[in-house]
Amino acid sequence: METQPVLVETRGRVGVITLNRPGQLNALNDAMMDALGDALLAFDRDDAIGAIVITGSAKAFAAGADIAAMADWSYMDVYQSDFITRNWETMRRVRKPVIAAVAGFAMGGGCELALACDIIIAAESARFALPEIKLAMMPGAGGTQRLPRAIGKAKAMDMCLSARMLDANEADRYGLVSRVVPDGQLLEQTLALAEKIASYSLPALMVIKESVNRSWESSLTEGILYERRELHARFASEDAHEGMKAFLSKRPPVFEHR
Ligand code: CO8
Repeated sequence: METQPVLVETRGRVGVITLNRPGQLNALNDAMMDALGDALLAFDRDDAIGAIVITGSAKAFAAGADIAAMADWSYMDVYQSDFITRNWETMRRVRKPVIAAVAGFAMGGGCELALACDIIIAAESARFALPEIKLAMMPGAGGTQRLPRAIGKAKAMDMCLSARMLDANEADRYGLVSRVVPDGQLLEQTLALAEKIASYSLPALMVIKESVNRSWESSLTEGILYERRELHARFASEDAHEGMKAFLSKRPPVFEHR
């Protein structure tokens, strides 16, 4: 029987996607990226889901793009198939919060996949690197763009040019990850976070995600203007009125995700 490249399950309002090529340390090939994209879009469309978790195994979140698949490709192969853009960029279409739960290796494309998520939670075993230079390749799934935005140019250059690997605590200090948790508690703690996030008003979560992402892509003036317009639009939200009234009535809010 053929193994599924990703496993999909639902935990309450959280969609969980597990990368599943253990024999290849979850090396990311087209079948896996297609399946990941399909799973992400299905959860994004599902009204019962408020947040999404992507995880791997205890040994590897993902050890990079699949080197065996890429080794014989020509320029025309990757240009015509629109390699990376065709399926990796699906991540950018997801409007709900996506959390990467990383244990073990997050290398090359695996590190880039984590960087494309909204929050990264690292187990103590997590290791982050962009080692493409060792192959005379380069980070090509957003790594040269997202890493410097996440940790600054000096440290990003160091990682990209020397293949330096960060452990979980370094990644935490540099701002690459938002929290480090003990090995063995990664999924439990990530799910607790995801469930908490998913309990909030979904449209509010989506506009906050969109607004924070804007800060990466615009000037401060444009970003503030965008944020202000989104804030004004919050007053059209039933949940926002419910949230404020519930606070004033000293009762828990009941969000209808509208
Ligand atoms: N691709 C294909 N197979 C892989 C990959 C990979 N990236 N990583 C590991 N594997 C396979 C190994 O070949 C091995 O298979 P087999 O058992 O059949 O020999 C199996 O997984 C287990 O790996 P190891 O025996 O090497 O396990 P170790 O614990 O000794 O080492 C490492 C773990 C350090 C993670 C090591 O496997 C390694 O260095 N892997 C490659 C890491 C790497 O270079 N990643 C970057 C890949 S290139 C990339 O991601 C970007 C390309 C250009 C841009 C495109 C955007 C994605």
